[in-house]
Amino acid sequence: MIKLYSIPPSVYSAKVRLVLRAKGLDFEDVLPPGGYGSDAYKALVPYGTLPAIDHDGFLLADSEAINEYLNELAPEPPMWPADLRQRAQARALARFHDTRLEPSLRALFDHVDPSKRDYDFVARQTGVIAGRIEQLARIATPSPLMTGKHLSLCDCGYAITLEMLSQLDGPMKLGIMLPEPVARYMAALRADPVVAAELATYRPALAAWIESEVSG
Ligand SMILES: N[C@@H](CCC(=O)N[C@@H](CS)C(=O)NCC(=O)O)C(=O)O
Repeated sequence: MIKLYSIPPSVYSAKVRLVLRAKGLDFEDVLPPGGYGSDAYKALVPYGTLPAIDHDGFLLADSEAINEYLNELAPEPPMWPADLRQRAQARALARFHDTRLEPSLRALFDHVDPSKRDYDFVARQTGVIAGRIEQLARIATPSPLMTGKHLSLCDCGYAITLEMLSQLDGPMKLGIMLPEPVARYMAALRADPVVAAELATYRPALAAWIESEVSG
């Protein structure tokens, strides 16, 4: 049994849960001891970030490292392309999510509560996010998922972050229009059974977090 240290609205925890589900691995979600950001959690997981896993006493942080570990632990179904160069390109797309797209959205989190919102910052940051999405449309060629018909490791972050963007759009009035290829990619992600199963529980958790922020 794998313990997944997570909290319900955590983007990167949902990204890992997609791989746990795709591989059919037994896991349980566990709240960080002492709460999010606590010293007790940092004593256990020095990175202090969510998610982390505890697999029979082996502790590992960072969603991408965890997903690579799970993909090797349970090789079926394979979640990287067999071809060396396609795999390298897929890894680059996974990194674009973690280092470029998701952080541009995360910058809005302190502004979801309207009483704390800096509207000029949100307007500027909306432009940054839209730029990242346009960049994604240029660097990726989903068909219909990033590496073909099957969910791969590099889809997992996008499946969650595009959902986050869609849910923040209403309350924050971002008005970001997805370019057609990215909209088609998002529809293909939502149609994937593993993504659909995760979103069935992740969406309400995200909605509850946004509602708690919006209502102060
Ligand atoms: N690169 C890390 C980022 C994880 C991350 O930022 N997690 C958030 C929760 S979704 C977090 O722990 N934030 C608190 C912090 O960075 O101290 C990963 O992929 O696991």
